[in-house]
Amino acid sequence: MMFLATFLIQALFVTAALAFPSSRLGERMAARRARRSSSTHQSKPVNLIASPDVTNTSQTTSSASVEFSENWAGAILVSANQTYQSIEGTFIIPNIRSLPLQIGVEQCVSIWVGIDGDTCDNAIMQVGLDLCIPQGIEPTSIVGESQFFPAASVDFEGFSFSAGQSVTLVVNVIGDLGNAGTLVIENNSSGQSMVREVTAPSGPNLCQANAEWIVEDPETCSSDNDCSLFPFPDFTTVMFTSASAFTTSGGTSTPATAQILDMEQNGILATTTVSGDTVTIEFTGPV
Ligand SMILES: *[C@@H]1O[C@H](CO)[C@@H](O)[C@H](O)[C@H]1NC(C)=O
Ligand SMILES: *[C@@H]1O[C@H](CO)[C@@H](O)[C@H](O)[C@H]1NC(C)=O
Ligand SMILES: *[C@@H]1O[C@H](CO)[C@@H](O)[C@H](O)[C@H]1NC(C)=O
Ligand SMILES: CC(=O)N[C@H]1CO[C@H](CO)[C@@H](O)[C@@H]1O
Repeated sequence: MMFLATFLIQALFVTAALAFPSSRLGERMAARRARRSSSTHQSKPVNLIASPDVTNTSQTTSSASVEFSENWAGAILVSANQTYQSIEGTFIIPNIRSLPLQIGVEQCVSIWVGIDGDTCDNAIMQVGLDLCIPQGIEPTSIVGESQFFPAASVDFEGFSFSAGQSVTLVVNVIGDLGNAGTLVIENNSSGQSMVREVTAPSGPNLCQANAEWIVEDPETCSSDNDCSLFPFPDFTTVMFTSASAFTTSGGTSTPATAQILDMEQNGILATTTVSGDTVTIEFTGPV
């Protein structure tokens, strides 16, 4: 209901936006490209919250073992070092909406799969999509990106995704040093893949102790390296299907045994449920 109402309000503003002279639209798009090329959409390790500010408990996952984070929601497999070799998952790109309607305020959500960033928080290798509403109203920009934290994230240039499309994400560690990998975004409609080989930035290698399916509130950093989380938008439910992680010893794990993580941030909640090889992450508040 909330979602529909927001959409209707937004539709009015979209109409208004389209009435702007096209040069204004051009300026906005140019500004967005400039911001993106300075790589200011970053994933970072999970930031856990000991005492979440949850007033409506029916909005949270009904599991005693759920953990809360300010920036991640999803499912994380946690094991010893050198356990995970690769991870994959397929999802349908959701719609996002400004919440509340904040014209001129960029809002972003990242959807990705990756290795490390939880119990091993000195490195993360991940691939996924950044969904942003650069001006707080449509158009939404949906861009493929990858990151080997602590290095900056890098966009896949020249591909534009749309809500409703199915994509498959794959992260595969190459070798046994935890310092290289292959990252894939497969367009499930066309069968085409974007593939990127990455190596660790100078700094720690992967531990290969975590494998995760995540919806993240990414961080933006100014040129003087002052960083903060983006305002977080409402999103239609993200469901990772065919979610599997493969171990260095040749085994397969599903999220069924994963640690569940809900996001809590100034009363905004995203909650996670897991069933078999499916991870479902839902925006649950405020309502
Ligand atoms: C608590 O959350 C549930 C699920 O989103 C909702 O149906 C219910 O109305 C909420 N209750 C209050 C008091 O906000
Ligand atoms: C994915 O494939 C569909 C169907 O061929 C195409 O319309 C769409 O533009 C593709 N998306 C990307 C990001 O390449
Ligand atoms: C896992 O690997 C990291 C990085 O190599 C290391 O700092 C950490 O001590 C290891 N943890 C265990 C439990 O061996
Ligand atoms: C055409 C294509 O890429 N299809 C893939 C879509 O996603 C499923 C996983 O759910 C893959 O098994 C298909 O190969």
